Amino acid sequence: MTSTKSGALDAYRQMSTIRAFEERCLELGTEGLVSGSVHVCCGQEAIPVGAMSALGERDRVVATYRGHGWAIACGVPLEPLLAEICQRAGGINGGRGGSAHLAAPQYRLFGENSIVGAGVPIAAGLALAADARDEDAISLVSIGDGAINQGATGEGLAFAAARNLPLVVICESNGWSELTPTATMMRASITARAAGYGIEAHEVDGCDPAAVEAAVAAAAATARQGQGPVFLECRTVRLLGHYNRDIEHYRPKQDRAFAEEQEPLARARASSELSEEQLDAADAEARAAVDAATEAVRAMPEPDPAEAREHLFAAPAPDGATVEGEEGPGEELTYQKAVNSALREELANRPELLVYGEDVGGAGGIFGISRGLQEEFGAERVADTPIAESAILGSAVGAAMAGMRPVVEIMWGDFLLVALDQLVNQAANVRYVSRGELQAPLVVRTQQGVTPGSCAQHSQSLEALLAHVPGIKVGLPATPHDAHAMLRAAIADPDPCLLFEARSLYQVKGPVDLEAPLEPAAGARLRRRGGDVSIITWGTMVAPVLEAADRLAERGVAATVLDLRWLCPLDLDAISEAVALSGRVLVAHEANLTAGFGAEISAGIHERHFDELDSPVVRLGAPDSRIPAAPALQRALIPGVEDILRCCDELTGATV
Ligand SMILES: Cc1ncc(C[n+]2csc(CCOP(=O)(O)OP(=O)(O)O)c2C)c(N)n1
Ligand SMILES: [Mg+2]
Repeated sequence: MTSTKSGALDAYRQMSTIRAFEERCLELGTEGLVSGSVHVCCGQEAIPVGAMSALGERDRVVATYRGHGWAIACGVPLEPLLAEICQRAGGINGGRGGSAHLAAPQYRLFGENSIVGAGVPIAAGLALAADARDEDAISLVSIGDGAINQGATGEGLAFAAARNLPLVVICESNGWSELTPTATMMRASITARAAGYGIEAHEVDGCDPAAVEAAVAAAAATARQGQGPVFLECRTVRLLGHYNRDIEHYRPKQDRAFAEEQEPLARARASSELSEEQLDAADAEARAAVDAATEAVRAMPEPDPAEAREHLFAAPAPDGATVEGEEGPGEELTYQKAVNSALREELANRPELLVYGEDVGGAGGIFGISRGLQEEFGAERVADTPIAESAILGSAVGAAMAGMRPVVEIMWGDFLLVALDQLVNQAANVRYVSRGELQAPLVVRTQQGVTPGSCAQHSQSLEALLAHVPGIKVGLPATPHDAHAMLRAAIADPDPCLLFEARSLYQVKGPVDLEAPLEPAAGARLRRRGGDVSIITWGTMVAPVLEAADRLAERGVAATVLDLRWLCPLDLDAISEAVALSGRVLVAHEANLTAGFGAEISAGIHERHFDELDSPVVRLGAPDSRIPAAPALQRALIPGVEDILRCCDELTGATV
């Protein structure tokens, strides 16, 4: 307890250690031992020290990017911590995270975040996991005052408030939003804004570790009782610049003077609670510990470049994952029912599975995908959310990191765009930058594509955008059977998976083998073999391609049809086989052509199979246009059977 004398001395010792550590980071930055920027927390030490003395062993922390102090207060040893900041092999994350992405879950630290505000939804997800398992654990997230203006912060608070999650949000209110005074960017007070979510919000003296400890202890108790979240604005000071090379030309002298007076070490010296000797001895002890860590780090090698590609995924894609032939036999189900059935099976078999999204719970989803599931499995496991895509995706990252399997629905693929950060900067990075200390096995289901009358913001085909991002698996089930099998595969996979379903296929029926063995989240389906032309496709274009193949067969032209199913991982063996079968390749997709995934397939074939080609690869996709609502205009843009036939004729030299 920091409120007792021995507690106060211990708190001072920890704060002094953080200060000495931060000053050393700055020196090592000047020396060149740290590459890039470092953001130190000098002046803010009382917040992590006070907060962590109020938390228990099972609680979890997500820190601001200015988070070295949080790592130290969580108990991460100085040597591997400093090594990480110096990007050395012996760093806690092998030099992959560096100063801004420290992660040490064994010490309760579930990562810093250098996207301001992004940690709030993630911490809400950690709290969701704790709540789902009745763990009696809370999660705590620290953000800056500038992060209050971020959408992710608001969405995370709304999400946590809607579910009464055991979350404590700490705002390290140092008055600065990078180089701009925060007060000039806000009209309402920070606590008033937080209180607007209907949650407890308090101002705390953030330069006094005992005050912080008391506030966090009370907040944690509220959160543990299921009355969370609680927001604490810890008023503090930024003693130094925003980052190590900040010359602070914008900062008034009196602001610096105020910070020097208020910072917690100066405050401890100004008070008579601890003697000068005690404080000096604590400072000396702190410096000695930091010196010892520094010597060890200086002797450490840089990470081995041979390991630079490791830890993107849990394991490489398995060999031999290609599936052969059309599906069947099986139960005749619509695509929609097939997804529903996979969710039901997985909810029944995996207690760690959570299904949530907008309208997903009570109403069963706007497309009826989750109908009946809440009745069967309860509102804790099949849940509605606020209309807050960053919170949906970010909480899935947090819940997955804490051992749950979230399957979240983003109602329309186009809505991924308002929350891409949580997929691209967060989910995709978790395993790699932590060097496998953390993982985020979540599944995002969404649907995309054009249907008659669908408007410009509800029609795009976005698979290439996401398949471009290393660290996320991307699949597009084209049939009811694959909608079932690929969803089960994604749920079993240890990495983030994104499934683009197709709204236009939801009512399409087909055989679903409900007893099929679990597949890996990989593997194309070689639907037809034919020696005259090979069509590589996926998603909504599979059906028209098969129809075109039938029409070609009537004319004596034998077509290979390869349905890629997964764009990441890409089934290169299946592509090789498709090329070898005919030497004439068409790649067809609904998305527009420029930088579409067809460009990737075509380039790869030219690079790897140039000698096997009889003619250059042909690509078919929508022209580079926006999507109109009028069906007549849509038909003019979206490729169909006739376009596929025309391309095949071009390739085979046929005249029609
Ligand atoms: C989403 C996002 N926008 C902008 C930035 C650039 N940036 C890095 S730190 C920072 C200031 C954040 O201010 P605050 O949240 O108050 O944290 P502090 O630096 O004061 O600790 C900004 C704008 C970022 N990292 N992320
Ligand atoms: Mg700030």
